[in-house]
Amino acid sequence: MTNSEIANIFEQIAEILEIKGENPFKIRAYSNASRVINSLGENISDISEEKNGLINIPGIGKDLSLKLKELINTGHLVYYDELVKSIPQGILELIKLRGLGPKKANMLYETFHINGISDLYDAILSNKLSKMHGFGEKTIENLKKSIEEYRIFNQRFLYIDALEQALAFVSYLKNTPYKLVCQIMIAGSLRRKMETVGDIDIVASVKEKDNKAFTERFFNYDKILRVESTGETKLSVVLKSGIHVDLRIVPDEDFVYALHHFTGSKLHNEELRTLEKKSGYKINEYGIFKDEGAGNTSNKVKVTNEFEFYNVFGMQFIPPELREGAGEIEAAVNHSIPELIEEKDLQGVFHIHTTYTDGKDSLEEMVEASLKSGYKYVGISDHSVSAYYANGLDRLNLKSQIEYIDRLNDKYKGKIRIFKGIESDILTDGKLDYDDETLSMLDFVIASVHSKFNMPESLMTERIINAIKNPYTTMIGHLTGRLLLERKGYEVNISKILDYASKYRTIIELNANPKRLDIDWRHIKEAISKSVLISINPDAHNVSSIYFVNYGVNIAKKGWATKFDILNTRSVGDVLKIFKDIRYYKFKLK
Ligand code: DGT
Ligand code: CA
Ligand code: CA
Ligand code: ZN
Repeated sequence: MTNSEIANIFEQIAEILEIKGENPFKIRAYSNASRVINSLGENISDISEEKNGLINIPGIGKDLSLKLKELINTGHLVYYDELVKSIPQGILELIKLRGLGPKKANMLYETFHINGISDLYDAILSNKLSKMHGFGEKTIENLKKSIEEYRIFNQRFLYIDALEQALAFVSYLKNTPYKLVCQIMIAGSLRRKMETVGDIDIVASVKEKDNKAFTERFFNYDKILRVESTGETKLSVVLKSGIHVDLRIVPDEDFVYALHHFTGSKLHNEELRTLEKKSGYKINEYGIFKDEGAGNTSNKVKVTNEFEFYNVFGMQFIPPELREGAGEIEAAVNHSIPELIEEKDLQGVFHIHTTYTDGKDSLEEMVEASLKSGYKYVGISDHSVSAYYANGLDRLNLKSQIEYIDRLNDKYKGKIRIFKGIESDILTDGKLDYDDETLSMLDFVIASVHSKFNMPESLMTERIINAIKNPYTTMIGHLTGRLLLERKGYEVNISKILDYASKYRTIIELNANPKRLDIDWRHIKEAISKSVLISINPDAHNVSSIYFVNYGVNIAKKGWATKFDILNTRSVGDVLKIFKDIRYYKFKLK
């Protein structure tokens, strides 16, 4: 177990003890220990191997050190498991809200049967809470805010983090000496490659005789923190990281129907169901049924994969990424879903930082890594002079980088082309960071907002539009500056920006850092419809994050992009021409 997993458990113990109204000293002992463990410099399981190692940690007495040993050695703590069972789940959930302590949570549960955060939210919306003693208007307003914050910041997980955990769990479930599972797949928002996901959904099929053994294997996974629900076909657990996992087990002949159903989205399923009802089909997680014989297996339409599934309705296969109820059903009926971009279509990468500014690897290492990944070109763009926090390049340093790249281009001739660029801050008035003479020495300029995030929408939009109008601006970086689950983007009128990007032929970046994924896929379709070219950029600060572009490809797919909509699927020659044309065209417009 990792330090943070253990700290998490101790923190929860403290919370439960508080709900139960136990001795304050005991409560403090656990929450102190949690904090200490969280900030330990070394791995706590290493410390436990030394003699008296655990007791020597400040704040860890004899009793706690025994509990730590149990956790480290067995991955479980009987004391914790019993405590969790002794308290309603709903209360445990409620106390996660900022501004709602154990006492009030207890009262909400006992007196008003509010069993969890969504109950509370419903009660607030329907004004039930205002009749309660101790809940003034202000308190209720704050609670509503905390729930909304909680939903944004705590309930969801980054795609990259959830995927890693889901893959590990699935491979554990598959990897048995005697093959228990027939088919198993990740479903839900994770399969649809949403930028954040609420939980991990897995669909598996097993033979009836193996059901028990498979269920047992599931519950024996050592990353499980607690079990939420158990059943024959529907199992649900929480992992130590805090993420929920839902598993559906179905007979093998029903796998595809269940996979389709639990892939969702809900909107997609509903639209499909409503449309096909008119043709006499009933669709649910158990099958596709023709005519009135719902549930009657004799009328069940047999399919063995999702291509056949959609084909039953004369529809084109709909890739999971598109199943968001955003026009994909109509398109599939008309067979007009385009061939979406793939990872293999990418020929190069832009937005690469180096040790010239805040990157961790040298320019040549970044070039080498891009070459190794099979790319034909790499666009270097370090930070500009205003980005002092990132050690931005002044004019002279930029010039020396340009000369260095010229030399490297000789060295790498025939292997990979290095484009000279900059990520220039967009100053508050929309100007770029260098004089025109300096900018004209570059192949491309990414213009990004890195300061004054809190400008009103109209001013921020104008600021970015001014940058778009600059003939040297090749593309706009991370359109909203959002950090998923951490920071909302700045207020900006995206439609208007896309109009100007279209008019001034300026490229829009799809920043593929898994914490950004900005431009949002919900706006990509609009960008494409306005003929705005998109560049999938890793915004890499070290060699190992160049592969981030693959997360960008996921998002581009969700935005219905084909390879023709993406700048960096083009050849070196085409890219050079596009860059020159943009500049030429904008000077003409001026
Ligand atoms: P998430 O977990 O919030 O990121 O989003 P999903 O889409 O993974 O949602 P989840 O985990 O609640 O359910 C997985 C899929 O199961 C969902 O996309 C569609 C299906 N599903 C779940 N509940 C319902 C429902 O009440 N009606 C319908 N039609 N489908 C549902
Ligand atoms: Ca889900
Ligand atoms: Ca789920
Ligand atoms: Zn940036």
